[in-house]
Amino acid sequence: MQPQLLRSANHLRHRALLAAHPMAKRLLSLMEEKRTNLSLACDVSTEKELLHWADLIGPFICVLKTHIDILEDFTPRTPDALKSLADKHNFLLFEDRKFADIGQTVSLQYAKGIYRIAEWADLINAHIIPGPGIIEGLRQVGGPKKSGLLLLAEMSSKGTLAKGAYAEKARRLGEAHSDFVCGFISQRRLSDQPGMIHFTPGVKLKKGNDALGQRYRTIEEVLLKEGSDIVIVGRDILQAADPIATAELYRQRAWNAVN
Ligand code: S5P
Repeated sequence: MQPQLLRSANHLRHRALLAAHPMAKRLLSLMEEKRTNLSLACDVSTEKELLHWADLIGPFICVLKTHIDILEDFTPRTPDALKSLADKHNFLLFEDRKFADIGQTVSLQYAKGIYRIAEWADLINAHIIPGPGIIEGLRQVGGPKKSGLLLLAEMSSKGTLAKGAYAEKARRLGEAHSDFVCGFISQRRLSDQPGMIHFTPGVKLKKGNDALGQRYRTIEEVLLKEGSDIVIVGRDILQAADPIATAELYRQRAWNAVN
């Protein structure tokens, strides 16, 4: 398959047909329908802010990425409110929990505790450091719900150990578990399987760094040069003078980069 064709709007439709994973099908179809490959990283600490941003930026995104444990006022009703905004604006919920323990423990962390992530998150992610047991543990809980797992293959931060041979291991593990794994968090395209969706964080309109090791590249670098599918953007939208206009600018630039 030619990489450029693989990423055009027609090919999103084609990939949705080819993808075996129901969540990959759903995401590829909604990207094509909404004409967006933008995900918002909504790192805020109150429910009010989270719901405000989900409603405001919802029309421009395919995926809302949460760190639910940052909320200071989480209640069991928070996921219901999030889910109704996801329905209203047609986006998926991705809880960026970065599971990293043995299978038995992650299955409990995913299903239980106060957040009950399995009940509301369409997508979750995990480090591969424990080996394939982590995928099995999460699959026991998320598989029957048709949720999807993204493997962290590469990270955006300076000095990361997740790169090179490690990323290649992640690709192989993901492809070998494609009934539950539907993509990667990576800095570039790793897999040519049509149902494997690549999410890339560390994106800003201008290249740069933050004060704590985050590294930023541009939309075009990530999507065109590196062949990723979705850009994850947080502070560049949340802290913009005009967040709606900035989100629409991101949506347009990211969509036009590959269409
Ligand atoms: O390698 C990574 C993986 C992730 S999921 N680097 C990241 O920055 N992330 C997440 O993306 C991080 O947890 C944060 O929620 C978001 C980036 O936010 P920003 O404000 O730097 O755009």
